Parts: sequence; C-alpha cells; structure tokens
Amino acid sequence: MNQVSQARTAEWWRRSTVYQVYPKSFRDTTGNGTGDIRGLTEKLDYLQELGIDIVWLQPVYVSPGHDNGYDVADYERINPEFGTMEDFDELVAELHRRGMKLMTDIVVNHTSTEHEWFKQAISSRDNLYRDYYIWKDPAPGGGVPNNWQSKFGGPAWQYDEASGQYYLTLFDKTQADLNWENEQVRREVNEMMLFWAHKGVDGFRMDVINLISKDQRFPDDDGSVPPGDGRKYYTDGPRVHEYIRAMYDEVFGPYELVTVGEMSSTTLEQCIRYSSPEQREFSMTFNFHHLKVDYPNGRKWELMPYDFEALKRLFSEWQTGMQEGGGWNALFFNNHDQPRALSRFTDDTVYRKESAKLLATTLHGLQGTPYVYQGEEIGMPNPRWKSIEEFRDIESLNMYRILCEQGTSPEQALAILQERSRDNARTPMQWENSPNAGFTTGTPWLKVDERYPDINVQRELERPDSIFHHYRRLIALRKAHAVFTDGIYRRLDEAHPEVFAYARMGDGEALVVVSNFSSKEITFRLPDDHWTDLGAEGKDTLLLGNTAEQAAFTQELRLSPYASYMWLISQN
Ligand code: ISL
Repeated sequence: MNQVSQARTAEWWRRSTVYQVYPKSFRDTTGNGTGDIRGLTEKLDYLQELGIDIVWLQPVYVSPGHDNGYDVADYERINPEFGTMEDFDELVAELHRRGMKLMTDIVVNHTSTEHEWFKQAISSRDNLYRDYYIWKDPAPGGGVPNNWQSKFGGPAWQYDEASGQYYLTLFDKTQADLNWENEQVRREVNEMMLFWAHKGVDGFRMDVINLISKDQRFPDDDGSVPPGDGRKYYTDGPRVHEYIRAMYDEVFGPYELVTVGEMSSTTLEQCIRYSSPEQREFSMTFNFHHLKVDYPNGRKWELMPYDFEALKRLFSEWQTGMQEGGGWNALFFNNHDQPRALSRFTDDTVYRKESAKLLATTLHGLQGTPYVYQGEEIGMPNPRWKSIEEFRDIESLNMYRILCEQGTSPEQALAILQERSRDNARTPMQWENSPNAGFTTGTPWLKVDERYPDINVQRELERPDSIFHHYRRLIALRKAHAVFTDGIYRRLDEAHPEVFAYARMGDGEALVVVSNFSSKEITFRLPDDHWTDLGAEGKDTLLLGNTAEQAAFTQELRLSPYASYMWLISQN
C-alpha cells in the first residue's frame, strides 16, 4: 500500500459501522403511536451491544410530515412529535458517553412549502425570498415550463395562480426545490449546518445532494437517455462539486465531520470525485445501482425477478472502481426507501435466518463503511399487506393512484406495492413479544408486522446463534482485521448462477466470502487460478458461517441452501 492509501484507511470511520434510525418507527415512549428521540436514547445500550459506532438519525425537524420529515419547515427546531431540543441534547450526550457518534440528516435540495422562506417567496414576486426557489413562467403555449417529471409521479412543476408562475418540485408538490444559484441560500445552509455542528453533532447524511445544481437552461428532456424524466439536467449538475467543496471548507473540514452523500442516479466517476479525500467533499457516498436490479429497464413500478448477475457485477464494478479511484463506498442493502433485501433477494420464510445472515456476511466483507438499517439485524421482512388501507407512504399512495388511472387493476397495483413500497421498510421496530411488539403502548402509526412474536429483539438477544449475534460478530471482525478495510477486491465466482464469491487480498492474508443465493444444495468449485493465488497451502480460519456443514476452506465447497461463509486465509 502506498502512503496515500495508508492515510486513507487510517480514518476511524472506515472501520466503523453505522446504524440507521427511522425515528418514527423505532420506539415510542409517550404512547402516541409514533416513535421519538427519547425512544432512541432508551435503546442506546442495545446499539452499543451490537457494536455500532455511529447512529444516523433521520429528520426530526419541524415538518408537516407529508414525506415523514424530508419536508422540513424549520431546520433548527425539533418537531414536537419527536420531542424537544433537550431530548436531542440528551441523545448527543448519551451517545458520546458511550463513545458513539451522531450523524443527522440534512435535507437541502428542497424545503417544505410550509417553510417560512417559501411562504415569503410565494407571497409576492418582489419578495426578498422569491429567489430562494426556482420559478418559471409557463411555456410559450401555456402549461408547464418543461417536461421534467417528479420522482414521486406527475409533472415536476406546480402552478401558483397568484403570480402566474410555476415552481419546481422534484419530489412531492409540498417539497419545493431550493435555488442553489442564489448565494444567500448556500450561506443559510452552511449556517444551519454550523448550528448542528455546534450542538455536538459528529456528521451529516446529505439527502439527494447530487441534485442541487440544475442546468440553468431548464431544457425539455428529449428522452434519449432513459427514463427521460429530466434527471440528466439536474443529476450531478454543473456546479454541484463547487457547492459541496464550499460546504467542506466552511463546515465539514473545520469540524472534522463524517459525511455521507446520498447520490441519486449517479455514476462511479462522480462518486470517486465526491468521496476522494483529495477532493475535500464527502467522506463517502450512497449509490442505488445495485438496488435497481429488479427494475425492468429502470422502471420501478413494474415487477421482474431480480438479476443476480447484475447485482454481483454492480457490486464488483463499484468495489474495484472506488478502490482504484480512491473513493469510499457506503455499503448497504436496506434503508427507509427500499423494501427489505431479505424479502427481495432471498427467502424470508423457510430460510429466513440463513438468508439474513448471508446478506450480512456478503455485504460486510466488502470495502466501505457498512450501514445497518433498523430491524435488519433481527431479520425483519416485508409485511405483505393485503389491503391498500395499510399503506401510508406518499410515494406509494401517489403511484397506486397513477397506476390505477393508467389501467392497472387494483389487485395488480397492490401486488406492485407489496414488492416496491417504501412502507415495507418502515413498519415499527419489533422489540419483544408483547402487544405491538413493544414499540408503543398506543396505536402504531403504521401496522406492526404480524410475525413479531417470532421476530423480535428480545428473542434475538437470548439466542447465541441469532441474526443479531451474527451482525455483532461481523461488526467486531471489521475492527479486528485490517483486511476488511484495506484488502484489494477480487471477484471469484465467474458468473456462477447461484454463488457470489469474492476475496479481499491483503498483506500476507486474504479474506474470502462465499455465499449461495439459492434454495438449492450445490457444489461450487473455485477456479484453479484463484485457488492458487489465495494460497492453496495457507492456513484457513473460519471467521463466520451460517451453517455448520462446511467449516474448512477447500477448492470444492458443498453449500446448503443460503449457506454463506467467511474465511481468513493466512498466506505465510
Ligand atoms: O432516484 C433515486 C435513486 O436513484 C431515489 O431512490 C432517490 O434517491 C430517493 O427517492 C431519494 O430519497 C431521499 O429523498 C427523498 C425522501 O423522500 C427519501 O426518504 C430520502 O431518502 C426526498 O427528500
């Protein structure tokens, strides 16, 4: 390893694991049916036992809640639904007392239309805040200024009768895009981030941050690049790196914050730029390419079985590409916007336990900083609701209506939501086998999954071979062995239809991960060249497995359904 990459892997957050908390569904201490900040503070010992270093807390700011807090109406006040600023301060203190860190969510591509800035902006064309947002006259023949589409369905423009102009909303119509061309907007955002840094926050997760710089010509999308909804004119836009560098220079750098940028529809080249230390932008990036392998031609609201080879290819490209380019990946299979990977890529019934461990082992052996989304560590599945009445998510409800309007039958639209809805990930956290899984004493805002008597934290903690303890071991292994951070990625499976196998080549040692993503019992033979390079004669140690059958590392491996193993091969 050269000096630059040594310095790189020395940063503490490269050996850390992040736990993502969706506070609305985590733990309710007041009985009002929605989770709160104190509920998180109450559970910090649990997260510490898991080995978590950083907690990512999703938006708890004042908000009308149309998009569960991603529609911020006041960036510097806590939504009373989640508690008070004192509760927040207590959370920070309790985390720090345990040696843990806090990452908060910064949502600045847009604000809620209930934000004071927007209220001012819409009040008159001459208002000082008008230019905080993006206003356009109707197209010459009337109607929307261009053909850009909202990510939640329908046109990306909302008409304001009073001024006769449209404002841009890339998400819900109550989320108005900020005008980052306006220097005053950039200054306000930096000041707001400094406010939280002064409160002791250790880092930020930046919501859809690669969308903030729009092509100022606002052209129509000619549809030549799917999905043709306008995204090519605002994704990784013209001034985005300039804007982020300024945040780094004024906020992230001076306060030594750990930052992760959420990058929508981005590219590897862009993410190398966003996350290389020399660029002084972010610590790491999320991308979503590996979570679109079941979208036919990129269309989220159509179903198809997932493309396993594409999943492996994408992981491999990003592992190698980010490694060679000096970037850093945020590793994840789950978040609050994605259906549960357990239900999506594996078997959440008969082989639920094996599957959950397989996904964990496969992900945590990669290079990057792993993120565990609440409930993943106990194997929570999609709820498979039978009625549209159960759903709450604004995107799901919009799309259900649009699908039905377009002629999809209600049954089929429901079947699509069962697979694709963001609510799949948002069901309340299952703590114990008591009413509402111990999430609330009241009526939960979103239905608790019926399987909670079998799937809950209490049960997981009691059983030494549980999914929870598997995660705990994985998180500890990352800290114990440098090869997790430094090892050079090499794919080993050569397009095998059932197996994902890779190695991380380190100094005199190699980490090997082999996973059978099928319900079949199979034999997998490592290709000769890989077998030789890995040090056929080396001493192997089984670090972790999810079945007892194949403890030794041999060239030919017998893999039971959803078996997954991680070995450390010492080559000396
Ligand atoms: O376009 C996507 C991926 O390429 C989407 O997944 C997109 O990144 C995602 O919808 C953005 O999500 C974030 O911003 C939204 C909010 O609703 C989500 O909960 C948040 O994670 C708007 O703030």
